[in-house]
Amino acid sequence: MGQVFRKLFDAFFGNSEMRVVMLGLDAAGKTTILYKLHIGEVLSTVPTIGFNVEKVQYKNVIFTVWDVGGQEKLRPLWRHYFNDTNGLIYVVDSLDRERIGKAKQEFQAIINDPFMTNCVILVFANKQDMKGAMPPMEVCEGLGLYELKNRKWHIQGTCALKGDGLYEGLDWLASTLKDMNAASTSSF
Ligand SMILES: Nc1nc2c(ncn2[C@@H]2O[C@H](COP(=O)(O)OP(=O)(O)O)[C@@H](O)[C@H]2O)c(=O)[nH]1
Ligand SMILES: [Mg+2]
Repeated sequence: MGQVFRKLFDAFFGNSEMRVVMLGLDAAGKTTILYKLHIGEVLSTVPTIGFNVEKVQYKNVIFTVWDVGGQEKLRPLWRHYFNDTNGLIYVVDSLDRERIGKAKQEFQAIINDPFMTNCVILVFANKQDMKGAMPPMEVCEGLGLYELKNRKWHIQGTCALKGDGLYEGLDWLASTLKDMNAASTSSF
């Protein structure tokens, strides 16, 4: 699995620095995904700002990961990591129908942050291996993705435990970022 991702990253992300944040409610599967990628050592820190941040860097691509859905007063502090973010990966536990409203609320707060208006959005509808999981289309509706205007987004069903769907999702993210990068540099 790790080999595949490294090839993908080498081919698509190129040399310019890319910042990706991976967010979602607790237990959505973010940490599992981070380890499944096998792209480097996951560094975990609890900064004084009050939430646990995991970080992994593969060459020029930096992933930072944390749980959302805690205290609203922490939200302004997310900005510290939003600055210069190119891509958002939002992970949803597709089995957790009870908290899909909460997942939506946090998702909308993130993407409407002024620092995040230009970022590309990849949603992982995770735990598709579980019986009774919401299919990606239902997660899509649950988050209000269809109502988004002028945003590049993509939803992918995944099973983080097995790694299913992760490659496809990141493939979309990388090629979309590459196109955007090419478009912005060609205008100079
Ligand atoms: N069945 C199933 N369980 C998963 C999947 N992804 C994660 N989990 C489990 O869900 C729990 C929470 O995962 P974790 O990665 O810690 O979530 P985080 O809080 O978002 O970092 C763990 O017990 C994982 O093993 C998945 O795709 N399918
Ligand atoms: Mg975690």
